Formats: sequence, structure tokens, C-alpha cells
Amino acid sequence: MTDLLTNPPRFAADFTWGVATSAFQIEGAASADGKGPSIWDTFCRQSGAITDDSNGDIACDHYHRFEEDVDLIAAMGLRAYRFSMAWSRVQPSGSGPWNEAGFDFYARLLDALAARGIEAHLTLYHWDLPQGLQDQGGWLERTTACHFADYAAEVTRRFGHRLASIATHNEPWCSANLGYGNAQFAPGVADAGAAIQVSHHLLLSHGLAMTAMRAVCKQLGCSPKLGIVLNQWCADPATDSAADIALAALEYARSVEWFMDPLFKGHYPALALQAHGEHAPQVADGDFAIICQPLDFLGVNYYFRAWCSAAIPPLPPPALLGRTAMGWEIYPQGLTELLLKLHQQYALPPVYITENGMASADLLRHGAIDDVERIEFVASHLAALKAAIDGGVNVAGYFLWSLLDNFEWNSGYAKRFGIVHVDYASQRRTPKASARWYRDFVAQQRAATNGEDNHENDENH
Ligand code: IFM
Repeated sequence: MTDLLTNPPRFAADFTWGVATSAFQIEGAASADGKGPSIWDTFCRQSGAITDDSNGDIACDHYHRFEEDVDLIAAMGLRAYRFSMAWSRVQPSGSGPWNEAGFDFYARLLDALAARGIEAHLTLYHWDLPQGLQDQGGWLERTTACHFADYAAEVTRRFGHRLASIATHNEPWCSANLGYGNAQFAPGVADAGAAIQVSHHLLLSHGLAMTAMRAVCKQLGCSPKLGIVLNQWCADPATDSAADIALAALEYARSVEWFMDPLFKGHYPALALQAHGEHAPQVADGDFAIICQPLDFLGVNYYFRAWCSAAIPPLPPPALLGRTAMGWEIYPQGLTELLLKLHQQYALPPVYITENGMASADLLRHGAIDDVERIEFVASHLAALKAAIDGGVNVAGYFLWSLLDNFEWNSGYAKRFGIVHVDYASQRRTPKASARWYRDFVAQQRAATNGEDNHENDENH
């Protein structure tokens, strides 16, 4: 086992340690207090869409239990929480009237976090588009980007002064490719060309929202950090054959550079554009100027690498450390590799690892879950993260995915990512061994840095 606890690497005193969740995966209360339906509410009703035929109607019932959940975060000594807002809870149709009861819920959540000294890191869009906008074409329509900017501005107006950061999107690669490319996610479209056009509209919506939020912040004098969260991986060729190297370069261009180049360089990567051929997106004059604007932070979600073998059947990765319950290769060095490469390619703002974690079987035995695999996973990824920091990458924080077991999209409730176990029948929460490990690790970091962590009123937390 990585000796992170006996010989922990030292992260900066002001490094942010947190946990992450998203609205649809935990909130439940699918139609409570005026909430409108989202594309995931609709998608879950399609036969065969979700492995266990479940839905987000109740999920972790966080809508009614958020105080208890915020207590769990506080009990781990964490001072940062990343969560998302359900757009259709605060604007039921995605355009038109706001829903005050929906905003009230997030105001109460922010109160609960503030009372425990926990910073709030909000994501505006974690895949749950209001169904009303989907009925008008969803992300295939350019106007959806304008509605998103209106929503971003309104949220900033109401909560900007209470938020540490606001991310526009979570993992737009997934929204585009899994939602529109292969129908694995809502809205369930399988059309390669649509996926690429959607990715452009998502990027455009990010840029429009950034402009709108900056204007509101200026007007109100508030300063949440504004950015975006991307899921990324390094792409490793299986051999040094020209075919494997070309495959890896194309994979990296189509996934990582497809989003990073427009955001940081103001164009799409030539290699991927060429590969998309007739499916290349329609880009209006001025779009890149909207998309490519300064970010206060970049969120990186890292789970696995892309292993690129052109052989048939493909060569498996050598020296496999293991696979998670999702079937994803466990490859911590990939985090170092990815971050160093990004650092070399782009003028990065401070980076936050906004998600990292694993799904495992996590059986409850005699009231306890001894998830040693997850501890090893997190420990080895933190060591890999420290290696990237030592290599010069400016990483400001780490958010473990996830606080709670939750609705894992098309896998339903079968895959458990939480460091807190949820018994869905009783809604009982049971911290796993990994929750205690993370608590102790973060406490050690604080002790090692003599409490010089920019929090002045330690005794109040
Ligand atoms: O659960 C998801 C999350 O919503 C987005 N990033 C990946 C996680 C694990 O699949």
C-alpha cells in the first residue's frame, strides 16, 4: 500500500481538500416545490436506458437530508464542497420564470455550508438540461447557449457573493458524446455529427456564460472564481508502432484538445477537425473569441487513461494494477502524465482536480465497509498528483468523487462511488473506511503545515 499516511507527501498549506457530488445523482425530490423535469427524468423512463431500471426520483434524498450530508463533510474536517445546481429546479422550463422555492433550497444549502465553515464550489450544468429546452432542440440549438448564459447570470446575481467558485459545465465531452453520439446518456441521441455540433454549442454556452457572469460580478462587486470542468485522460500508444502512435494522437485530439484548444488557443485542433470531415461543426464568426477567454481555474476530472492499440484484438495494457467496478483501468501515473502534458501545451490557470475516485463493490459487513481498494486508489492518485505539482503544475485543490454513493447515470445505483455508504431503502448513511482515511490524511496535512491554512477561526470549525 502506498505509504501516504506514514510518509505523506506535503501539499501546500492553502491546498483545497474537498468532496464532490452532482444534483441529479443525489437530490431526488424530482418534482418537489415546482421543479421542472430534466432530460434525465425523461431518459430514465425509456425502457432499457438504465441498467437497473432506476431513476433519480428519490436518489439519496439529499433535498430533504442536506443538513445531515453537510454534517458528514464537516465531520471529515473538509472545508470545500463541490456540488451542482439542477437548472430545472430554479427555472422549470429552462427559460421564462424563475422558481423561488428552488432557489430557496440552494440558499439553505449555502447557509448550512457557511455555518460549518465549508466553501461552496458550484457547477451550473452537470448534464440535467431542463426538458422544456430539449423539446425545442436541446444543445443542438444555438439558442440553448443563450438561455444557459441567462441562467448563469441569474445564479451569479443571487449567489455570487456566497460561492468560492462557479464552473459552467461538468464534462462537456460526456454531454456531447454520450448524450448525442452513442445514446448512452440523456437525451439518448446516436448521431456522430450531432455530437460534434453539440460540443461546439456547449463551448459557446460556456463563453457566453463567462461573459455574463463577469458582468454581474463587476456590477455587484463579488468575485467567485469562474471556470470549467473537463474530464480528461492521457492517451498512451500500446506500442511504438506508427499505427498505435497515430491512434493515440487522434484520441487525445478528439477528447482533450477538442475542448482545450478552443478554450485556450481559440481554434479546434487540426487533426481532430480533419478526422471529423463532413461532421465538422458550424462555427459562426466571433465564436472563438467568445469561447477563448481567461479562466480563473480549470477543473480536471481524472479516472483512467486511454490505452490505444490498433491491433485486432487490441493489446491489453501491461502490468495492469487492476480495474474498478466500472471496468476502468487503475492508472495513477496517468494523472501525472496528463497534467504535465497540459502544462506543457497550455498557459493553465490554477488547476483543481474536481473529481477522482472509484466504484467498488463495498459490501456492508457488520455495519462497516472496509473499502481498502478505494483508499489505495485515492492514495496512489494523490502521490501522482504531488508528482505533477513537483513537476511544475499549479494544482490548487482536490475533490474526491464522491461524498455519497449515488445514481451513477445509466448504471443506476449498482455502482458505488461514495466514501459514505448509502442504504437506499432506509437512506441510512455509513461512512466507509475511506472516509476515515481521508479525514486522517487531511488532518495530517494540516498538522504538517502547522495549521497555516488560511483559516483563521480553526476552533470554530
Ligand atoms: O458519476 C460521474 C460524475 O457524474 C461525472 N464524472 C464521472 C463520475 C463517475 O462516472
